[in-house]
Amino acid sequence: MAVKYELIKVCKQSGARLGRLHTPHGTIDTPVFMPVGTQATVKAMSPEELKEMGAGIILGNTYHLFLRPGYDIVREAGGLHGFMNWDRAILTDSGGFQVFSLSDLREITEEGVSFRSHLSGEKLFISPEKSIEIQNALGADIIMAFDECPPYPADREYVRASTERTARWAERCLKAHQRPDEQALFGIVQGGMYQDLREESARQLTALDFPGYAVGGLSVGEPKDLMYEVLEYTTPLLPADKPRYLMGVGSPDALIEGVIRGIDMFDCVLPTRIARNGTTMTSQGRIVIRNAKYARDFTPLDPECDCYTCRNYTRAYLRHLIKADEIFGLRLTTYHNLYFLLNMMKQVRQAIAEDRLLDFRDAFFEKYYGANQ
Ligand code: PRF
Ligand code: ZN
Repeated sequence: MAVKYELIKVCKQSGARLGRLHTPHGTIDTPVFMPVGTQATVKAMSPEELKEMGAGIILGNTYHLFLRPGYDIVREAGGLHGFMNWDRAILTDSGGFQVFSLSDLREITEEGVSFRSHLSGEKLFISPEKSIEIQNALGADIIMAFDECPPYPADREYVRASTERTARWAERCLKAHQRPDEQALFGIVQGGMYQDLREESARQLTALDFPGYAVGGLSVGEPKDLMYEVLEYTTPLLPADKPRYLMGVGSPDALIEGVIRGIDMFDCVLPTRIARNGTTMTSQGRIVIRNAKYARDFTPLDPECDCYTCRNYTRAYLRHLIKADEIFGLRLTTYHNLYFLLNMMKQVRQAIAEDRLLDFRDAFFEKYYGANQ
């Protein structure tokens, strides 16, 4: 088996899980946040920088790499690892979600999804088999089943039919998978915001015995409390000896609340995306570094952070770089934001080890969100 999850302990205060994920490209302490590298690069960061900040696993996207440069080229380069010179673990998303959020004129049938490339306008088609063929060529340590993520809100009948189809697609993905000894294929539970459909989806997916499970279809515009409620009844339906991945979630509050509800893995473009327009996450909450009040602020971005950016540069300098559209500015804010979330997850793991994750959450939220919580 390509990936093995080792459950180390459960936090007595919160029920959160501390574990290790053993992959062909290293062991990852969980709960973990995975930086997103959509186009075979985590925007603005080199692999050396990602390693230095402690990233052990990053994400790639089937949809983008299928469109450009094409998976034959990535395969010829030695897979994603060789192509991008990253020797730690990689997870690729299946393309299902991205087809729906990015492409034009898509049409979904039992066979798969036809769509027009958002780059060239070319008419393309991805089926469960095609998604797995691409992901086998990309060669990530963890690959994802091809699913449909229903929008929010969506009526029950639509979500029911879509969830059933996602289960049939999951089975086709398993059959199509050519490299199960090198790549772990995770199933994705859907079901929208409907408890019985989530239960049915979890039942269908777990019966197929995937080496790991994702909870998809959340963080799609629903209120946060609703996401927490869905997680609360969904994660207990997943096997305790397999990793659980909450897709597309990356705000500090949702990471911690997700961990408390039994999630082990997360990914999100949030820290890297907001960094590029000058929004940073600090121990005291978000700081919009473009703001005029930082023009003469010669203190570090986050006085409690010991990342490269905070050890060497001031808020005034970062503000200047970002306002002047200098590339170095967004490299510095990106480095800090990723470091901040990776470091927060390290503290979360320490708190689980010491059975005090709820205390950690309360103290963290008080500082980060203050009265806005
Ligand atoms: N499915 C897949 N990728 C995803 C999602 C999903 O439901 C989400 C939902 N937040 C993010 N990325 N395949
Ligand atoms: Zn920093």
